[in-house]
Amino acid sequence: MSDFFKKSPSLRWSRRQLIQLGIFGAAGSAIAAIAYQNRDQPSVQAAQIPPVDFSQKSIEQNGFDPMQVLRDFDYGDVVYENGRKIREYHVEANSTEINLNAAIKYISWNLNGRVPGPTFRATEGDRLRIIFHNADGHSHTLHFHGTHPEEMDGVKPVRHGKTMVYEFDAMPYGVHLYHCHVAPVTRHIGKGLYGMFIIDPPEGRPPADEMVLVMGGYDINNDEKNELYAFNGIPNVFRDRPIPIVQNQLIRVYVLNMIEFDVAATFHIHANFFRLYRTGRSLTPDEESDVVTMGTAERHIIEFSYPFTGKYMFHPHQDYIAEHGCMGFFKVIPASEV
Ligand SMILES: [Cu+2]
Repeated sequence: MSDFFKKSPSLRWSRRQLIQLGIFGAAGSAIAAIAYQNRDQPSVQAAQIPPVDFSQKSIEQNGFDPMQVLRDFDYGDVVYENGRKIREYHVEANSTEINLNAAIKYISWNLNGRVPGPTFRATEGDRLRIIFHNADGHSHTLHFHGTHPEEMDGVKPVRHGKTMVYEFDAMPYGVHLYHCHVAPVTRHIGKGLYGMFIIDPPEGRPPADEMVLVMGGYDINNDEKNELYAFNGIPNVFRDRPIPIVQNQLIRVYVLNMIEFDVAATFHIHANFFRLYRTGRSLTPDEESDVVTMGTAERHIIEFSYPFTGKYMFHPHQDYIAEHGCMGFFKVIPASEV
């Protein structure tokens, strides 16, 4: 790990966060409510993650935990220059081997040691400074969706060992993305160089248990088809470790499709309907459904709450994609138990 990597506070998990994930001493604790405090967000109730041995092993070997990625928002470091507030984010590209399952190891190209990369978050109008260091052997870039000048568009390759600073104003509000834009982009994205970029509206959104689900595909054998798929980087992780949510609690999911090679994927939840905010570009829902179709790079906000307890699937309705890793469950816990 380089010094650069250590500088970013967003990369350091607090002991409290690790306890929530069941890494330290949480064994035997019942599912209980915790106040999940994002730095700039109102605290909301989220369910504690039960300890799972499988996940501890997976976390150690892969260096990141999809359950952590789920509710981890990087607001950057706030600095002031000439009285102007700037949010500064540190991001480093590198290669690491990850276990996609018990049998398959895969060399990912990633940002800050995780796939997807950090979920950058800001409020519309904030000045953003993204300090991108390329520690990987290949050239990469960070290309942000959103509105910005040409020189900040992130299409000029940044070579190994070089640093590029992208600076622009956060606009417009919504749920966006960023990714490497070096050709072949299918390969650079497929190997893991992408992430979510949330710009909150100035007036904010109502308090909710907020989470990020990014769909990705893995072309293991370079045949320009995906053999495995995943939510938040690791195939089937939420199938084997259902996401705990609280009955009747407002859930807000930021969902992004970063699957290359497949034309589109849907996002579908079982036994419920969601309100859909297309590209997160409004404060009132565009429609209500239980399935939404997304081409590559499309992303939306969906909101829902589960009136009944139990375990409910979520997955793309392209069943090949679902059955090859893009499968998860919400575990709805009675409000009386939290
Ligand atoms: Cu790249």
